Amino acid sequence: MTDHDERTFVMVKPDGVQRGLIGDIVTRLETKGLKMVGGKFMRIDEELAHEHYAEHEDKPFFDGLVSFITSGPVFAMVWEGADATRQVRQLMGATDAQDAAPGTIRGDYGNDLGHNLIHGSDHEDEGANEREIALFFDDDELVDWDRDASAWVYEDLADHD
Ligand code: IDP
Ligand code: MG
Repeated sequence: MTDHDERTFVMVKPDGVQRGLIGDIVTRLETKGLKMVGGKFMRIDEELAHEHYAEHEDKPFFDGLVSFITSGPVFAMVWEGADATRQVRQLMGATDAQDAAPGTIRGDYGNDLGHNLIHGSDHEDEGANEREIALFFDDDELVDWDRDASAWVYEDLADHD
């Protein structure tokens, strides 16, 4: 039986919010069959930005990254589904939107390395999804619910023989 309850952290970055792309980005994840279990429209402060991007602290682009991510509101989310972390990364596309394949979120909407619209937990960094979820959400902000469509997304949940 496939595990359908992997959770991952996703965020529409300030450029995506300013460009009115929250809805389109949410739609991409919903139509893939993933299930939203948390969402928060918020402004990231300096301290949270430093924690969230701690792995990039020593990179030359770090200060610019912090100033970008705190420059306007973001839409932070938690999504659930089979292989959710890697599935979201595939939908996002390559980090540099100029290299991201058409059909991906960054490939279709972006044209820049820094302004690349969406963050998703790194599936190659063990536990990054859980760490990032805990950084942005309290347990009681996450909603357990059954998505009826899941039975039509995952064959092993179906009623038919
Ligand atoms: P990811 O968002 O695809 O996981 P990371 O390597 O984790 O990519 O980098 C985090 C974010 O930092 C990227 O999404 C991008 O906005 C920004 N970034 C990464 N590399 C550079 C760079 O070389 N110059 C400027 N910004 C960068
Ligand atoms: Mg990353």
